Amino acid sequence: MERELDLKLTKVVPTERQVKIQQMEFYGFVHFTINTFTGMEWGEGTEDPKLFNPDKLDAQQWAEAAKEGGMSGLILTCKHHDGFCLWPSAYTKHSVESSPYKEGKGDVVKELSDACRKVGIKFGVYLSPWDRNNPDYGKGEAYDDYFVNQLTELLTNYGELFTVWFDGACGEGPNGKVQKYDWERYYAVIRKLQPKACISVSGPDVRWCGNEAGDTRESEWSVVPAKISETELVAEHSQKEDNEKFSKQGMNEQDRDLGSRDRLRGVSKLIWYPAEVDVSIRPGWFYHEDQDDKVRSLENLKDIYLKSVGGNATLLLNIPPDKHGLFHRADVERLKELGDFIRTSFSNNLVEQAKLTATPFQVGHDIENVREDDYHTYFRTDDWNTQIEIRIQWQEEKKLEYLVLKEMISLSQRIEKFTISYMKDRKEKVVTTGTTVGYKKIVVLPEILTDELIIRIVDSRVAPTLSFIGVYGK
Ligand code: FUL
Repeated sequence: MERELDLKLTKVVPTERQVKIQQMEFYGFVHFTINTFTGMEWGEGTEDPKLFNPDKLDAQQWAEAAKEGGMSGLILTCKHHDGFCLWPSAYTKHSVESSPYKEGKGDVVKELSDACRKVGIKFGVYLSPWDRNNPDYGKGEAYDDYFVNQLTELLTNYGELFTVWFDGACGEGPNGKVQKYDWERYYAVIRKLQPKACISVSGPDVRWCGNEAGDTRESEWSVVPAKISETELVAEHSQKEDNEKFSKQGMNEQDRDLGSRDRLRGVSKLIWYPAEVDVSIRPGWFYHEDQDDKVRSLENLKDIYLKSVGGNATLLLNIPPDKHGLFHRADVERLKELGDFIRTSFSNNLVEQAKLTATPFQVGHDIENVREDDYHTYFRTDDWNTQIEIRIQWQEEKKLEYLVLKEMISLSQRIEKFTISYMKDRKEKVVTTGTTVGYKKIVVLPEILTDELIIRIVDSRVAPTLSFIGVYGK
């Protein structure tokens, strides 16, 4: 019985675009619109476009700060719920074209997409389905036409996109306008015009982690019930009114387990649907001057990074430009600190000088294959050999800080449980036990001094795989 379940679960694997976005690991959100100038989080859609007037907008500064922070891409709110467009859309006047910014000749989407390409990071777009400005919102097909026209502009005029991010939020309430979005039509346009781009959140490729507070799961699975991707369900969990409380709310307890064997037993339709943790560096998604002293601490961001990127999820961190159109100094500094932390923590891979042994292993897939961080070669055991012991030995003692494990996710997500221990004075000492690995697991090692680290995989679906092991320290 259990074998049948395992075989079924391991048949679920990622698409190429899903692997690509998981490999991006950490990227940024840029929330910017008229709200930046009105102090709102959710604009009403009736704001005068003349209010949009950044006097020093420098998309290059955003892209450089993101890169310094260790980010691999940026997603811009091209249109938030208030309907104001950061590009001169041919389908509405509620855009930069009617603003004093560059005397109506500006195009923030172009500026940021160009800047991202220049600094060598990827670019993605956020286009809010909920639109409080467009008169056709709530009128069915007429709004779908408008939305598809806008999507088409974004998908054709700004180069390659890594994702199109559809928010599930809607604040219309029970007596508000009801727009039944034609998702299949939207998705088809994206697949046609940008086949490599993911469709995130209200879409099939990337799963919203379910909160905006930076809360993560202890066991994050990428194989989950297909039902979770239904847009109605995403909307149900999303923000419904503009209040700050939502951003502090952690995960729903019943959502903690989305993919254990117990959770998936009996579920007929399963999908690969990797998690993304979206969180703002400040309390608001948009810039508010009175939050300049509320930028998240480095300790907090490190913790979120280690638990998201190091917990089989991607991290989407929002940095909101201020009224000048610049990232605030405080945010830039914090980002740089985070980038420095990532660069220094994961630069010295001690596995390079270590002797590796593992039992058992499958012929052709021995443990030497985990030295290279790629998916060309990998370690695995024969089917149903689900317990393995990996020993990493050095000639002299090392001070160990982080262990990185990565599964060969093109063969699905398999590891259910592992333990980490080390040798000290000829005795074995347990450091920790863990559950899922998936795309990447970062285990924080409490600066142990040892010449031997032992990884035991004690439970796996069918047979465990590992594409990479890294041990970082001095
Ligand atoms: C939410 C929106 O309502 C917020 O304003 C923000 O855009 C966030 C990323 O998604 O649901």
